[in-house]
Amino acid sequence: MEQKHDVQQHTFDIHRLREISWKLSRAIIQSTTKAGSGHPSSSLSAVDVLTVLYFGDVMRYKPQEPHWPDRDRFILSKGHAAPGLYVTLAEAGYFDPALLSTLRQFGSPLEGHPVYGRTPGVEASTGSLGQGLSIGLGHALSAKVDGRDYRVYVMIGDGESDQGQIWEAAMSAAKYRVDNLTTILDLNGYQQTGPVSKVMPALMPVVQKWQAFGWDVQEIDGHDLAQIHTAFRQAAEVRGRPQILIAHTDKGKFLSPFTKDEKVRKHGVPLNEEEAQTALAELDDRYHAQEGA
Ligand SMILES: Cc1ncc(C[n+]2csc(CCOP(=O)(O)OP(=O)(O)O)c2C)c(N)n1
Ligand SMILES: [Mg+2]
Repeated sequence: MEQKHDVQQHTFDIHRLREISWKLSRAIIQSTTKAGSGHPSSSLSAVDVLTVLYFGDVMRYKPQEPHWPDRDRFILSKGHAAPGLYVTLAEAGYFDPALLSTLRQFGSPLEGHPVYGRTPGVEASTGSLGQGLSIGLGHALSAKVDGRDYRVYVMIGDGESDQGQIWEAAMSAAKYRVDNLTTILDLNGYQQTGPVSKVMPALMPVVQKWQAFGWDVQEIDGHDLAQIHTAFRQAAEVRGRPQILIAHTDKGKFLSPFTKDEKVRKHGVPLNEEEAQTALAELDDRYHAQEGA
């Protein structure tokens, strides 16, 4: 028998989104510090895009029915940002937020990298970089074959873009004119072993590269909630071409423990207790200043 659950309804409310982003950013720091491992900075660079996707009237989903066939799909191809995905899914209602404190513990459904079938709302097992865009393309093509109107969103990293499979998927998506696929490139300028400009300088010019691959390209500030929202809206209007949002972000969301000098050393390193307190206080101050409270 068909289950009846409501589609998640969100209107675009900038104050609510700021509050959610603040809450999710806090939870990323808290859960990784508690776990003593994980990738807080990679999660923080993604958190504002995730906030708008799930709570800004962009994605259509039913948390009570994670396999609803008409749901929009989100695939976190840069799977090491799993803490960012988990805090988002918990806030969306896929599972109890109390689980966040079990991140990376033996037996917890919240593993270091997302595992399909293990955590409600996770659409693909990722973490081996480079694969998520191909998986997303498969979903997008399935929608066409099945005559369904769902959209597919995939987030990739700039370091992840070293992987050849990203560009195979890019070519194929353009070939098949897959217009229900929107990719977000989290362009934070850093990867595991150094700045992207040193490790793989040929990623630039990245806008022209994706244009040359036949994609609709928008360049945005990946921490500006209103801009992210407008960009997703525009992407959904594009016909006959996949779309990519090149999102300029900061790996660590401008929090002082993730200074430029620390960006590489702190890849995949949680904040210690003291640093976490500093980061949380900064997030609180920033939120209250923004909202004039
Ligand atoms: C195939 C593969 N190679 C190497 C790694 C190890 N690794 C994990 S994160 C990472 C850097 C990714 O950088 P980026 O995509 O820029 O993500 P960011 O952390 O900056 O968001 C690397 C190389 C991996 N997970 N998979
Ligand atoms: Mg990066």
